[in-house]
Amino acid sequence: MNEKDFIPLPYTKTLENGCFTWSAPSNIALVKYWGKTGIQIPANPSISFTLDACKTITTLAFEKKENSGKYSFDFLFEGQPKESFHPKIEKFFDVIQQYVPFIKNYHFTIDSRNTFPHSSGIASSASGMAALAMCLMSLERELNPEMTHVHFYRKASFLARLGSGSACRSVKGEMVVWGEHDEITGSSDLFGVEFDGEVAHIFKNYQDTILLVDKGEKQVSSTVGHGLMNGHPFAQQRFTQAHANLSKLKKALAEGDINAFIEVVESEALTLHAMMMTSLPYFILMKPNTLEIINKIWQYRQKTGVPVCFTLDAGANVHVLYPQQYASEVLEFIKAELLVYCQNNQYICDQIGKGAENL
Ligand code: 2P0
Repeated sequence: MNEKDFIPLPYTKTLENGCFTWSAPSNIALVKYWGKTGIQIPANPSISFTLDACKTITTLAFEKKENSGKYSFDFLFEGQPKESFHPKIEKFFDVIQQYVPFIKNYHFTIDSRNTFPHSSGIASSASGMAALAMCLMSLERELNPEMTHVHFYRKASFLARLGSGSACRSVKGEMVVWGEHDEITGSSDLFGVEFDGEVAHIFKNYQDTILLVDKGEKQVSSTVGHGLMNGHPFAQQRFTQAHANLSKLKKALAEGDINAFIEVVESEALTLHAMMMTSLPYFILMKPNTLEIINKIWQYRQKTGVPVCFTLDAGANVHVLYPQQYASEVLEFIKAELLVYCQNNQYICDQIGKGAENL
């Protein structure tokens, strides 16, 4: 498939007004997307767990306009107008309008809220862009009702990607691959696909407890972060490594090899941060408490044999990952030994989810 496949045929129906509401979850990458080219084309393939509790809920209300020159919109966050979000949405609409030409005919009111706490250091761009993309696709499906189910979700992921790369992994499926990879059938740089490899029982309902170490503003925006990989001395090796790690992970998931899983996941997290530490300009996004938590997890795993591991996003928060069957003891460990390293002892209990939902 290429970009042109997402330009719609002339619309067969019209719609004056209405509204759609979708929720879309956040996701946590196991093999990380870090570096991009062109228009949101990933430099390497990535794979993520879709989350369940951490999500954005967006209502898109629309009203047909008399003069259909350019789209227009109001944006509300938790019911209140939020001007500071306008540039990001305007940029998104500008990029996607060739694929959703109907948008110029409408005035939109976008009302969005997150289930996770405000400025928790959890990126809302993935869930936010995915939820908005779902709403836009619901409207397009009304205008072209013959659209297939497959195309609906694929194009939603394609649009979400144009808003924020990782958002394309927040549309559908418990594990999602984005970016071409030899061993993942149907994988694409243009949209996320549900991971269809074998997944052993131990990886079902996997738990993710997010420890909020630092809830401040992101030190490095994703645009700047991805840009650090341009001309990075280790970029090519990193991109090659991501392909190899996805192969290793696929095998570990199929075989239920949790030690191999842990090795790939923790190595990916540290490599992501190593890339930031070795770029110009350089950044350290972990905090002292991030390292304290990592060391405690390693000690606990060694002492008890409980297969708990960590991953990181581009920030100081720690995602603690573990199989559901160990949930009670790991939570006890987290409460007893890790919460002291969190801001105001804050954490979020999450687990694997299925993707966006029409509400
Ligand atoms: C990921 N991250 O795979 C990686 C790992 C953060 C660390 O994707 O510029 O917000 O909107 O495409 O998706 C964060 O970057 O970047 C990210 P844009 P995005 O989840």
